[in-house]
Amino acid sequence: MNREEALAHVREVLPEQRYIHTIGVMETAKALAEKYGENVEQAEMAAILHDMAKHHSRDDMRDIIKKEQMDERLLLFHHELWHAPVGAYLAKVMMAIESQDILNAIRFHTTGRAGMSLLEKIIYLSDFIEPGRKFPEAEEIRKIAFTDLEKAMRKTVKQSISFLMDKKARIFPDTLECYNDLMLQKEKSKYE
Ligand code: DGI
Ligand code: FE
Ligand code: FE
Repeated sequence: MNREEALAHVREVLPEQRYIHTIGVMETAKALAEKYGENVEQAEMAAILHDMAKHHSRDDMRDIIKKEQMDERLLLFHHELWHAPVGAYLAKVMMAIESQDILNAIRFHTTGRAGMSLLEKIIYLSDFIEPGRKFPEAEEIRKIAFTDLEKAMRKTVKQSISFLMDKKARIFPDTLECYNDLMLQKEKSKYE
């Protein structure tokens, strides 16, 4: 599966606005990969496929989560979370993606998790700051992402948790573990 084939696939399965978002994530991920020394092809591939399951039906996603014995807690949380692990599954079986790092970047792009790789962070952040995201927090974090990746991660996770709390939504454990891990890394870095 090369870049062009992956792009052709998502162009077919995603509505135009989601495709434009995907291109924005791809360009942002490429720029961040260049900045932080990540493999650009891997970053682009993860970005192209990150939302590939976004328009799958809820029933279809629920079936895949059960059949593939994914984290059962997902089914107790908002269905918006499902497209990330289901996307990783589809990237593996339909698009023949073998890199576990790319698959994890897709799987954890919505919640984050503790112990994220550089590629996972690049995709998580690119999703939040791509040029189509116009809210003030995205503008602010867009600048920080290119100077301090960890600080941009902390701000993005904090923003996501605040957003969910304002809506009185429940917060998926991976999101909270991501926040705790980023804070722990920051505390540790003080003593280095
Ligand atoms: O797929 P995108 O729209 O590009 O972005 P995304 O994959 O970050 O999905 C964002 C949606 O997921 C948004 O509606 C908020 C929701 N979400 C993210 N984390 C959580 C969550 N919803 C719940 N209930 N709990 C979470 O921890
Ligand atoms: Fe998404
Ligand atoms: Fe996205």
